[in-house]
Amino acid sequence: MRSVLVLILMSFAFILKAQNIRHIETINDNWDFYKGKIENPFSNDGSRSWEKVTIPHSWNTQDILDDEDGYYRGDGWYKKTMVIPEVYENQQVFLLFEAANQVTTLYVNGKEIGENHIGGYTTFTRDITSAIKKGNNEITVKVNNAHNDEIVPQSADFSFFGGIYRDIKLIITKPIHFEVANLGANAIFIRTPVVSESTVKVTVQSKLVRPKKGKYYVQQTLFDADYNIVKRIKSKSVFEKDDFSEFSVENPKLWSPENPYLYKLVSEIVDKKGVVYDRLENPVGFRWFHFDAKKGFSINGKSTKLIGTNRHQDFLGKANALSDEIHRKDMQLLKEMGINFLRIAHYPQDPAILEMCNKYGFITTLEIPFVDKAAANEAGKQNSVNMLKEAIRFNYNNPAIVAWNLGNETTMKAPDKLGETYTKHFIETHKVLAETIKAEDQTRYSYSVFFREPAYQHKLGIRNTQLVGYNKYYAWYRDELEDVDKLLRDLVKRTLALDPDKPFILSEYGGGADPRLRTYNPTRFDFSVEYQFLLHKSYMKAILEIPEIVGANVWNYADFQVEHRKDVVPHINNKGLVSADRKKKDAYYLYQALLKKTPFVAIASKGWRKRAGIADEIDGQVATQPITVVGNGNDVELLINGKSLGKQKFDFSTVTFKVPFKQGQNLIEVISERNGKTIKDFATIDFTLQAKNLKSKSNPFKEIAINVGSYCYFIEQHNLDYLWMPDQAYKKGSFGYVGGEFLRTKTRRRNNIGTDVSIKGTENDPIYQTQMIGINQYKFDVPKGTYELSLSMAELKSRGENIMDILVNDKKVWENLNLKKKYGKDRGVSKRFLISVDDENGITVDFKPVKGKTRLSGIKLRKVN
Ligand code: GCB
Ligand code: CA
Repeated sequence: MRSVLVLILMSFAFILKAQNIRHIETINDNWDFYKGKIENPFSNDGSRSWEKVTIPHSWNTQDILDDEDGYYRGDGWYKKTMVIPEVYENQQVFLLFEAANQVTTLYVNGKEIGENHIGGYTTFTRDITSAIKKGNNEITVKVNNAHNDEIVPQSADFSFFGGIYRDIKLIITKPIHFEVANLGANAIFIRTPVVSESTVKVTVQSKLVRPKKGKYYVQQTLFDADYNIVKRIKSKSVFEKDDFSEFSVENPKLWSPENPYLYKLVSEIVDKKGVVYDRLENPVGFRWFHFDAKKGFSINGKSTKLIGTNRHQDFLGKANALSDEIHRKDMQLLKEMGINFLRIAHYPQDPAILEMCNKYGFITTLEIPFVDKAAANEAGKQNSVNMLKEAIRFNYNNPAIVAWNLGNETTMKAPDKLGETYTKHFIETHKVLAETIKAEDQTRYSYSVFFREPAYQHKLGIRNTQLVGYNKYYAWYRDELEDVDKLLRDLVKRTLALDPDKPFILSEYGGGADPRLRTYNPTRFDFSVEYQFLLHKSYMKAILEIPEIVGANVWNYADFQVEHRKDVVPHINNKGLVSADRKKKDAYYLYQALLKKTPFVAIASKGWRKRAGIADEIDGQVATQPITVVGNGNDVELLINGKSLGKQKFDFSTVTFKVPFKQGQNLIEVISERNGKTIKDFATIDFTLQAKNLKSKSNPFKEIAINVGSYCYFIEQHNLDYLWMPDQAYKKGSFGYVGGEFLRTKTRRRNNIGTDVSIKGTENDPIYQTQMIGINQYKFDVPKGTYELSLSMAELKSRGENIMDILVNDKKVWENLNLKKKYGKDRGVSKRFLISVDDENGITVDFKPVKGKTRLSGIKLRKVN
């Protein structure tokens, strides 16, 4: 009998202990998913087929990347049968959605729980206690990502992927607990009204759910990073009142980008006997900071130039449904890049991101997706305010955050062109959002970001935040590299003239780069990795030299998916410093060289492994090409295949060597030194040496592919890195075009080579997007033999009818070719011909206009025997 009693008591004690603190678990696995409308979700309609999915999940992973315009925007249904663990009976049960895009309806056992959640990027919780039962429970979630006039974003340069794309969690608390199901899903608000090197005053506001009866206390314990208790205080909780605890810490360790020291605050609800009912943990960082229009940003009294990037939350082929590991890896790559500033754009992101911002010491700004234009109606305004409140409350305790941004380029759609009613709502939205920031959080700055002339926003009265950022694409969409410094200085001047106390932040700048495009003749808007490198070099020079630029963020850390965007890679905005699958581009290494405090050296173009070139001389054995090295040492030595090319000094962290490449594998090594430490980098390059004279005996002709109408090499990543070379005008003994001109897009803003038309039927868009128009001939001075000749063509943005005959060595091979009529416009077409050369005259391909103009996009020649 006694032993039974002991056993019962023991197990009771065990349960009590297990129940003491809140239970949180992810419930990501084993969901059934159906894409489409369901009229009656709870009828047992077996005809519908559900797919098993795991959260994070999006239903737009594929359709944003295909050739068809548009992507699915509608309902998606998730359901799951779940047993709530029995040990938690009589407890409070909640579901927490880190995010679902963008309207979410939750049902438990067929009963709708609360109101729809509006907005695709903020975290929310629902109390499901009254709907659950013993045994199986049916959780059903409807998510809808259709356009909605009342919800921002209304329009943006990113994709509105639908789904439950972040973790979903089950939270179980005792009836007495810190609030869970409130706007912003947060119950603890930590403030540090006084911070100095000698002392910190901390106040903690806690929101409790508790019965009227009973004595409860809120206990706050501050731990240092080594888990030592620094402070513990207890205060009596008053029914229906928030608890305020106050304490101070002497000689605090400060949080800063250099030393992001984090304390931890444990908040507990306890009773008289010390039984713990609920427990929450939050990071704490002690810092004070200040933005000054003239002196810049300072943290803990130390002035600090803010340099960093923006970040979106998607990944190639995964839409926005990323694992926490990818989120954290992104933050790690940014840390290794040397940044101290992050703009979380254009919406709140995964908690994993904020966790790492705190740990890595990134000065962070966070925003809501009020992008391009307003949801210009009463509901739209209210939804935007709620979204901002959720964002601020949920993320309140992240010491990394210094400013809340209410919107991005909200004048993209010019209000004065959208009518009076629109403008009224638009201006009110700006006003009420700025007020919301001030009401919600007096410890941080309010912020907004524009791209139009400062005076334009000024006139509308929407430069009403403490900080204003500018997105500027000088030397990309317009203007040239050499003017970047001047243009930025002028812009800074104009903004400070309007308001001398408003600090200037360059919230976006950048240019596109497709890792498949490489060139030694970079030009604006060619999407080459090399042009992007030069652009960032020019900007960084200017940014570091102009003191009034308080901070700057590269657009963007990574390439991201925009369904409607059509550049060289359709559906991808490739302004990233890493690709959409996180491969580093050259400019990433430039930032490392400029920003890192630890010794660093890198061969900037080491990601370009497959290269080719024309020998320097007739029958020559090498082709000399430039190699740029970046580093933070004084100088660097470069070796090619074991042979030193000597040392050169860095200038603005970059230096270029002229490197002779031979046929086959080449090893480049670079050796530098900083602070007495030797650092090295290497690259292996697979080089195809083309003879200068195609009839060379020592290096006989085998094969060549030419990206006609372009200065760029093109690497076909989907075809084992098959390499296309840049075009050239015909040179005797070699190859090239005769007649014609490069296709150019001539608009007011652009005069760039090629077009941005998305090409059907191929992944090699850049080959087809660049072409020679009005070409007369293409010539190869090759020896006798049998050859395979391949022509690639597409008719793009052409006027009228274009018909041509194509002849090879005077023989008609393609007669009356009307590309548009035969294949349709914007379609890539390529055809191979077998030809034999029986004399010393090589190959001449003639393009003869029958009507309109001739054209050619790419040409390949291979010697069969
Ligand atoms: C901007 C926008 C951003 C775009 C970017 C671009 O100014 O804020 O959303 O993606 O320009 O690449 O054009
Ligand atoms: Ca081309």
